[in-house]
Amino acid sequence: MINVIGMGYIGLPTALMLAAHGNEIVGSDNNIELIEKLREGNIPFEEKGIDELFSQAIQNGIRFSEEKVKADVYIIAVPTPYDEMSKKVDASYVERAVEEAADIAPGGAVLVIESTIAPGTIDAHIRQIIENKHLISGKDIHLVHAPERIIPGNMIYELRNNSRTIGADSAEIAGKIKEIYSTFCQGEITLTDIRTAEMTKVVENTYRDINIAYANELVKICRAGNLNVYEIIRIANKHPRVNILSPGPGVGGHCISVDPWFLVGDYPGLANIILAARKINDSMPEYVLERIQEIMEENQLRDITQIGFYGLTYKEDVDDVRKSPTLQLLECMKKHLAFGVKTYDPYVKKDIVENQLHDFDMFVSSCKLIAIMVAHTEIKEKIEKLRGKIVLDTKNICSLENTYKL
Ligand code: SAJ
Repeated sequence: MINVIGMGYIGLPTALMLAAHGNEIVGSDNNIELIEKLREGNIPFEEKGIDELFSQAIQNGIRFSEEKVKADVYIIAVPTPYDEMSKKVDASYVERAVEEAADIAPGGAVLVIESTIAPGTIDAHIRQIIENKHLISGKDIHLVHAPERIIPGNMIYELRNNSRTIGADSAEIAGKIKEIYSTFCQGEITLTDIRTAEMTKVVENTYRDINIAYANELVKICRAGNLNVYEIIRIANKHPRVNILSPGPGVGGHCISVDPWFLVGDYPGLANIILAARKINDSMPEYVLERIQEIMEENQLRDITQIGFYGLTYKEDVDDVRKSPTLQLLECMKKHLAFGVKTYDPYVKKDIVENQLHDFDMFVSSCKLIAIMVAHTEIKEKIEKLRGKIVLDTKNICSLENTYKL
């Protein structure tokens, strides 16, 4: 029996996938409302293919519980919130989950931590929790780090097909956990030690952050040099060993904009490119604002209420708004006492900011200048409706007249 703890973006699809492939699963979460919803068959977020997977898991007997249950294996996928000021991750949810699981786990149980943690967390904090309970880590309780790699928007496919890493104290335990993940994961599963697995995860996300920062820095350089950055990237990418990513209004989400800070925090003075990349990506929402100001001046537009931001989520075709560039930009406007801009996002049904419209046509008709912040499929399909507007296209998807680029 496997108890998956945390029914969020990672824990729920993982639990469903495991159940759909014949594992006996209980999905637990402290949030009773969420558990009730799951029991009623309501999935809390949108994700391609999740409905079918949910039905299969239910057929195979997955259960949901607000309590953790006695199990041979626990998979912990709870949030690791991040403090904007200290740039440190709060591992307290992981620590609590470990503590509670250790209290009920039978001897020899395995605790698999999937949540992203700062490298070194398991040795520095988690083992102590086990030992404080007079349990021996590696005998009474085995610790494993198996970080996830799935990308929101394509999670189900990636759960099945991505390769993954399992870090454990012994080959035996690593092999045991590999067997479980192999029930659904068709990618290569690499076994290693815990510290290497922790570091690898953070290194992967940092790599992407640095590469996005390069594209964003090129935007600024090309603008200063009056060059077309998109054309330059397109041509450069024809080189067999060059793959420049896409510039954009910033880097959001809970992973790529967070994990590099662990390295900056732990290795100050050494993590130089990493810190520079973070700063470049964090500067992009403000850069978008500067572009808007220039465009307003050029078009003698003064009424801020005629400006609209399309897209509130952190990227296309997901409903997740965590650290979204648009929200960062709106925060920045607030600081300058600039209120009244309009926003719209087809995936964000609740009001999360002021002047958020919920009808695409109404949004478009009430704005003179529209900044495309997220390349949702919707806007790509309806791009013609922006004809006649002034557009700031931060995602390079619009070729209408009066379109400005980053
Ligand atoms: N972005 C760009 N330009 C690009 C690519 C992305 O500006 O060329 C922006 C996006 O718009 C978004 C942000 O970067 O704001 C991050 O988006 P993403 O799609 O690159 O990544 P996430 O945060 O959704 O998921 C990442 C993935 N990590 C890597 O690709 C290395 C995923 O595999 C991880 O599982 C996930 O982080 C995680 O949970 O760690």
